[in-house]
Amino acid sequence: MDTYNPRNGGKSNPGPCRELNLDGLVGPTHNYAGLARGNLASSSNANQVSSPQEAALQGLAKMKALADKGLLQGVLPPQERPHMPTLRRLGFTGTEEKILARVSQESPELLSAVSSASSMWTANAATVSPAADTVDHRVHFTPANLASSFHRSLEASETGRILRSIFTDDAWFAHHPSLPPVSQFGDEGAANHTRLCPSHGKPGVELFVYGQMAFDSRAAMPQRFPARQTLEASRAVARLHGLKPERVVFAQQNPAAIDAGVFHNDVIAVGNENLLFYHELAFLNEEPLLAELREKLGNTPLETLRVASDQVPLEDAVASYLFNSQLLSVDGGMLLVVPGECREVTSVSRYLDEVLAGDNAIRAIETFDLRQSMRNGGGPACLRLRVALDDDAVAAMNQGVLLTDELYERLVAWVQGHYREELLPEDLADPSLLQESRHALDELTGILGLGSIYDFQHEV
Ligand code: SUG
Repeated sequence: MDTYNPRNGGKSNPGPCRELNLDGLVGPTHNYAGLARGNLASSSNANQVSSPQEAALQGLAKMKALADKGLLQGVLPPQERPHMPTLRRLGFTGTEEKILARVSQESPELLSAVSSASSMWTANAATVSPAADTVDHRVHFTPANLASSFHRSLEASETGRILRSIFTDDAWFAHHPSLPPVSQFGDEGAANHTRLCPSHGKPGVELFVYGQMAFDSRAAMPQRFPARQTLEASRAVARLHGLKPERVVFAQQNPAAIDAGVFHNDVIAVGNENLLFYHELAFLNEEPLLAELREKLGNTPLETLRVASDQVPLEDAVASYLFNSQLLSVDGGMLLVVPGECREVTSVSRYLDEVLAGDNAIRAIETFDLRQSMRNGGGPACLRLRVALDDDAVAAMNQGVLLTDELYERLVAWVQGHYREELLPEDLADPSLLQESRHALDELTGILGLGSIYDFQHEV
């Protein structure tokens, strides 16, 4: 069923379409707290000294380099941390100084959770379905509830607010509330969602990858680490977005991969247009999955770049984040954006050289230093949310978040002016960190033209 589409005078054929990558700007409280079970980097770097300033500048350098290649690049602002409304909701009262002192004494874990800058990993911000796939020809957004961990679950409502402040026009954009925040509907957003299509503006097949079936206890489950995404959540998002069942595929992640540290599917697979780049241990039932994708893609031939364990062992894939790369359409082919760690792991570096020499769509590989984020398990693909938009939809969105040379310069100066060069776990209790962060974020909403999106901006 096609519904009337106001943006096109009723026509369902959108104009030329591009992919916008919205990267999360790293927040001023970026720290290593070991909060994410099943994420090996987060556990092994717990309590190390972090550099919020370096982290934010590394992220901005990646954004700038991709924008310089003519790619459409945007910025998502960090969230307000430490999140004082959550502490008050949990029974802490009195002045902010008093609350910070008490929580740091009674529960440093709670303080690090409400201080995490984890909203930088915008691949977990939401699931996005472009207009070409949806029944009403609008772009649909569902913020992820991130129900599997407390620190990340705090992101959902503000993420929804931020996305609405950027994609405001409801003739073009549809926003859904996040799913009920319980484990049965655990939803981690685009990190478990891949779109395969002939080109970004054409209807595609949306692949939802889940770690467990919440309502079927017979299904295979990881033994060591939690499966964060459920089939029930993926199905709900597909329904909300008005996707056609004949263009949707649900596939289970290999539990052995989750147990090896693959806490999101984007740590072991990435797709772009008609190419799926993945490790042989990524999916539980690889052959039936490929057959279903091929069938549902119809005339569009699925290209696969399958990496075997004897080329790159699973541990090397996890340690290097080879598959957490961005696979981007550029003139004449695709660009693979990988973290620097990929050149430090022998099997992976060798494999990348083979890719470049081989017969496939990847024409270039670019390496970025994202070490600050990588130490918490966030590579290039974690840091960005993909939104395929036609030119008119780009014009309809808030332009202030689109990266230009001028915005880049302003953001670099803003980071240098407000962010600390070093942060230790005990610094999270420092009331001046709270004030510095608020000051920075208040200025940022002005720079990005977003209005008052933060709770503290509404306090009197
Ligand atoms: O949810 N790390 C994040 C990393 C998210 C990466 N995203 C994707 N793969 N798309 C997580 O595990 C660590 C925070 C800490 O330990 O301080 C953290 O939340």
